[in-house]
Amino acid sequence: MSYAEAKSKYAACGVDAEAALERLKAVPVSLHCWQGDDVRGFDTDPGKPLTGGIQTTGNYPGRARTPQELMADLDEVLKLIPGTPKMNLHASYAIFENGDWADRDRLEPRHFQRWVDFCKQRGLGCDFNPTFFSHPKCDPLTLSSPHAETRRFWIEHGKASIRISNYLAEQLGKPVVMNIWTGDGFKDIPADRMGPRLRYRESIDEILSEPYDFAKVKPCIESKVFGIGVEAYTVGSAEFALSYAAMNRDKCIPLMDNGHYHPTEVVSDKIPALLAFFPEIALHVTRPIRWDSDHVVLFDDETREIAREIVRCGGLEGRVNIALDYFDASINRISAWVTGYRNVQKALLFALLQPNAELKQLQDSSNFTKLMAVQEELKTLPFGEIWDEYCRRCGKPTDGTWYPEIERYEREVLEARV
Ligand code: RNT
Ligand code: ZN
Repeated sequence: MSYAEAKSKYAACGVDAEAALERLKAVPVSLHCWQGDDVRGFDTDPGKPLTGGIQTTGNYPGRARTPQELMADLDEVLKLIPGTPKMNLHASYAIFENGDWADRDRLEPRHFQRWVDFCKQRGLGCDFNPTFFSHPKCDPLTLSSPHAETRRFWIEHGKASIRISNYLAEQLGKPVVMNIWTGDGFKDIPADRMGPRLRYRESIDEILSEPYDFAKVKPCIESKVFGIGVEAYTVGSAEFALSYAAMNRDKCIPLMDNGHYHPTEVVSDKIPALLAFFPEIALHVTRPIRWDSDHVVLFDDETREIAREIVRCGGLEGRVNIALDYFDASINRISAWVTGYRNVQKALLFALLQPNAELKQLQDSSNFTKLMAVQEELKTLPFGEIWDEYCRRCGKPTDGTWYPEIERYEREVLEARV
C-alpha cells in the first residue's frame, strides 16, 4: 500500500494524516544523555556505584566513557530518529577541561560550554537536571538530610543548576526544563516521616529563590514511590511533589515518571487530572516492568494511551513537556536509545491519527458500544505507511532500514572500545 492509499483510508475515518505529520514534526521531545553511559557521568570516579535507588543492569560492550564518545554516539542516534529532539543533560555530565574540575556545589555554566556548542551546531534545545545521587556528599540523604552541612551542599548544587539552566536557555534560545529529583528515602520503617519532608520542602524553597524567568527555565518536582534500597519510604512521594508544585504554581511544575507509581496506576489517567489544575506539566516516559526498571520504551498500550492523552488534552500546544528516561545496559545502547525514541514518536503519531472529536461525541452521547467498536478498528488502519512517510519527510530512515547502521557502528566504533 502507498502513502496516498493509507492517507485516504484515514480520511474515510475523519482523520487528516497530512495535518498529523506536520504537527508532530515540530514537537520537542527530550533525548536523555544518560542512556549512553549507564548514568555514570564524567564528574566523579567512573568506577563508583550508581546510587539513589536507581540501577542499570547488564554489561553490553561499547559504553561511552568520555564526552567525545558520548557525543559521537548521540550523533549516531540523531541520524536515526525523526522529529524535533532536544538534549537532556544531567549535571554529572559537566565537561572539565585543563584540570578545571569543580564539585557539584560550584558548577558553572562554563562547565557546559561544550554541550552548548554541541547543541548550537545541531540546532537543538537543551533540558537540565541537577544530580543528587552517585556522590560522596549523599549521606545518604541530600536535600532532606538532618545535617545542615549536607543540605547546604545540595542546595548550592540546585542553585548552580538554575544558573546553568539560565545560561542554556539564553544561549540556545529555547526554554529549559530543569528537573529536581532526589533518591532520598529509607530502606526500612522510619521513625520520622515528616521531618525529612519539611526539610526537603525548605531546601527546594531555597533552590527556587535563585532568580530565573519562569517562561525560560521551568523547574520540575519529580515524585517517586520507592527505589532499590529505599523500599519503605521516599521523601519526595507523589503527594509531596504534587502538593509542592500546586502550592508553588508560579515557580515550578509537577513531573510524572510512569515508572514511579504502583503497578496498576497509570500516568495516562493522571495527565488530564493534573492538566485540570496546572497550566503545564512534565513527563518522563519510561517502561517499568514490575518496578521502576527503566526498560526501553516500546510501542505498547500504555505508551500509546499516554500519547493519546497528551494529544487530546492539548499537551502538544506547550502544556506537556515530554522527556525520555530509561537506561538499559544489557543491549546495544544506541539501539536502545533509537528504539525508545522512535516508539515515543510512533505513539504520538498514532495519537494524532485518531478521530478524537468523533470519539468524544460517541462518549458524550453514551454510545459506548460503538465507541468500543470504532476504537478497536482504529488499531488496524495502515499506520505503518503513515509512519514511513513521516520518517521520509524528516529525512530519517524508515522502519526496516535503520538497523544495519546500528550494526555497522557497533562493528566499526563500539567494538573498538575495550
Ligand atoms: C529516577 C528518576 C530520575 C532519573 C534520572 C537519571 O528514578 O526517574 O528521573 O532516572 O534523573
Ligand atoms: Zn525519571
